[in-house]
Amino acid sequence: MSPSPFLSPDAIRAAFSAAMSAMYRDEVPAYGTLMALVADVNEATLASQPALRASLEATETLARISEERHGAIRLGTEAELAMMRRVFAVMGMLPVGYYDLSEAGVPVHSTAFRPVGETALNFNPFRVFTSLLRLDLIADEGLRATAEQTLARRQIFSDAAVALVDKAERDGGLSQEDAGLFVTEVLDTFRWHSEASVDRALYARLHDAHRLIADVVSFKGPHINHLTPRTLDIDAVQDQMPSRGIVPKAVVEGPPSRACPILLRQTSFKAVEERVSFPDENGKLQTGSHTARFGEIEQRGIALTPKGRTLYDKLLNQARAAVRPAPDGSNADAYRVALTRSFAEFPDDWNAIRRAGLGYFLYTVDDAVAGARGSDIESLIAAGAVRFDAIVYEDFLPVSAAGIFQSNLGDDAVQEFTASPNQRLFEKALGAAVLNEFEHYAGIERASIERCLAALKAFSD
Ligand code: OOG
Ligand code: NI
Repeated sequence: MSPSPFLSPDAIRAAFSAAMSAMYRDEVPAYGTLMALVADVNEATLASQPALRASLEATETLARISEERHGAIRLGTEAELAMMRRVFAVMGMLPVGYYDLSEAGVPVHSTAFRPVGETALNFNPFRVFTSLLRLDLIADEGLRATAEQTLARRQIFSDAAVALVDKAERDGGLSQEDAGLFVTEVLDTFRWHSEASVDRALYARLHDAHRLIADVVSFKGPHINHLTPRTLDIDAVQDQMPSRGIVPKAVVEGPPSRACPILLRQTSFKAVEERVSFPDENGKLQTGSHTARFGEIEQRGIALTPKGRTLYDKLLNQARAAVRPAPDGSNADAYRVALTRSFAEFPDDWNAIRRAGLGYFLYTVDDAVAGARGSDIESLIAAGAVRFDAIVYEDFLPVSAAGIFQSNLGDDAVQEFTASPNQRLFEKALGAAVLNEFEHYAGIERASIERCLAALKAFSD
């Protein structure tokens, strides 16, 4: 077989993620500071935990530990979302999950474009949480029409980017040279524009309707609004942010610190206020500001089953009902205590989590044990012939962790929107169905059990 003339989608994604990181560090200097802090904390954590270092060395590339895991954008129109799906497909990123953020008082619904499959995730896990603005949730009809017209006028993809996507779809990939051009052209879509595309009065009206509406409608493109490296010790980074001159949000979102990490813990520094110029009717520029962009960190644990997720949601709500974290951090310690107390009910032992059906696991044959046979996975585990490892959660928790959204929209007015889930409408705009994340993890688990049983049955024949 002759070698493929194309650069792999995984390699294109890795190049894109690296280019985006460099651009964002340049655009938001505080993000560069956060990256440096994350690298220092990760290094210190590895130095003090040799067992962790050894296990990461065996399973991952240590040099890449501190690289970005995700970013987020907000789109304005269905056409933008449909095109974005095609762009991400070139990089091996598929829509996984549906998130109705109106439940958290934010007028968007979303999916995550991400690599699917172990090889792709290991090569480069970069995901983009992608939201589509729900203009139908703007109550003022006049403002809604103006917002629609403003968005209809913008073109967020360059002609060259569109042509390269067409080419990739037609030919089945991009050459090394075309992939380089693709990264450059697509990166432009995510760039910050300090000149707004609306005047100050319209910006103010959009902002009054919801800060996020102003963030999407007022600009020429969907600037990347945060990037998120992985940290090996999220509590340490949270504690050390102030010493580097960056202001962390009040509390770490998600579950408490545990021996067996579950789902996703994340925190961020507060969005920075940036200078923006607004054109007036004579084309003269007026100065103002906009607050939207921040830096985040994440630490991931096991993917939970629907049963585990229900328990997680219950315990989180219970903790928040006991102590509602104040935006100024004044009750952060009390919240931490309430969270830990509430989660005492969630088993903190891998086998207990597994036996209670709370999490997804990958089962593999442990070759060291000879002679075990059978078709019952539990007895094979008991005999030591099959081992199990947690499947890492690769998705998001934006509704439970609405704190990330809220704290970066400003702590003051919490604007409320309520609406029913609208996944079908979202998928119609997207031009594809999203992958259901629970079914996906369940499928990985099921396949791993079948592989074990097939291997051990063959052995006994
Ligand atoms: C996306 C927020 C969701 C996360 O980590 O939960 C997200 C946004 O602010 O646009 O990135
Ligand atoms: Ni995020």
